[in-house]
Amino acid sequence: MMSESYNSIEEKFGAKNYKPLDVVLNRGQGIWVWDVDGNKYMDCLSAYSAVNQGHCHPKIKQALIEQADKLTLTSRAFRNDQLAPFYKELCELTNSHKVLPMNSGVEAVETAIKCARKWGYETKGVEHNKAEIIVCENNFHGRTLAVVGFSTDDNARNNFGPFAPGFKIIPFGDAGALEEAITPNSVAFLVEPIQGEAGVIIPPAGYLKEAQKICKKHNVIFILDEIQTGLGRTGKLLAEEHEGIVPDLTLIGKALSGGFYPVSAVLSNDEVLDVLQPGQHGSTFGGNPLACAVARAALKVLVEENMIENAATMGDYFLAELKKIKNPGIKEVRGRGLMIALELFQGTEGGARAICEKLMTMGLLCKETHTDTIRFAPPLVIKKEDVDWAVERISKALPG
Ligand code: IF1
Repeated sequence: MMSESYNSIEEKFGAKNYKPLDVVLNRGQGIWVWDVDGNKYMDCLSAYSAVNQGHCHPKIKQALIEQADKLTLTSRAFRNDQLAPFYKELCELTNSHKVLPMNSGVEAVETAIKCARKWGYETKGVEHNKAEIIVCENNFHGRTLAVVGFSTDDNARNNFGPFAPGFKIIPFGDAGALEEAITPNSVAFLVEPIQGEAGVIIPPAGYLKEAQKICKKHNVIFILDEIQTGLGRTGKLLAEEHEGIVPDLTLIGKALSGGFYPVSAVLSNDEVLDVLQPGQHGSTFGGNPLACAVARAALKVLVEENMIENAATMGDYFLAELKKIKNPGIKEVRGRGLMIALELFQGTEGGARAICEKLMTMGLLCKETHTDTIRFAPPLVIKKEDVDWAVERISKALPG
């Protein structure tokens, strides 16, 4: 079947909650993907950083196959032999005390919100049902009702109410605003180290460190959403390492499975996760043996194959090469590691979407965010010659 037939079937039978580029993929390897017509593309989105390890990594695939042959799901009513080593390896790698495994990223966010509130009532002594969680403007933490309820993106939020109360929104990157927003009812501050959907917005240096200090001072839990920035994307295992901070809760997902399977986790110090008692939180699939086996392999290859270091060096190189492009349409190029954005001046011919469409015809897949920003986030296994190949196309795809 040719790609057009897939498009029309999707349009006819599928919900219209996405507007994908019209490319129908059926194969992937490393940084490359192929469509049903046999065309080859460089993937500069990596499924929003879920395939940091590259498409169909052979060692993760092997772990999936071997585990699928043995045992896939037990539920948490019983123990399974993959959960304990997954906990131990993840805690050792991230210097965490405890882990709570879930599936999608937003489930990790919801888990953190539940823990923070419960901690607020039981440990901090906040009056019943008065807990407040502080979040930032232009945040993206997922799609559940609680989470879209504190989004500031009209498109993500409008007409899905009524929403859960208890969230307070402050500007991103402004530590003073955080301190001002804190009241005796504040239980947590939830923030992305770099805002992804907002357009790869990097806060001022020292912001996260200052935010953590303020949280400590006022006995507020600091929750870092590293679902997109974590697991090597920014050139460190976790983006928090750039500022040498240790949040109370760190949320990871996406690349925790290398793209094979939805796996997410809340990483915690002892105090906060310990508020949960049996029956108070869970998930049928969370912590299942298949997920744990896949995640163990995904973490192992990330470290053993030096993908994190490669993200740092290739990220610096990619950014430097993009900065060399002389084009009057470019407002700014920014990024950290392989989380990179190119922002156009408003009104640049067709905007970011048109450039993504043009790049697709040139064999490079990427995705716009809002109207003027294109992000580049290839798998962390990208090599120098691949970056050169991409930059050559990007410079040609820009208007003028
Ligand atoms: C979609 C964006 C990226 C996330 C952070 C939690 C989640 C995400 C920081 C939820 C998810 C995704 C979801 C995806 C698009 C995508 C995205 F453009 F919307 F913002 F990556 F940039 N925290 N981000 O980035 O994780 O529940 O989806 O596993 O289509 O909604 P999830």
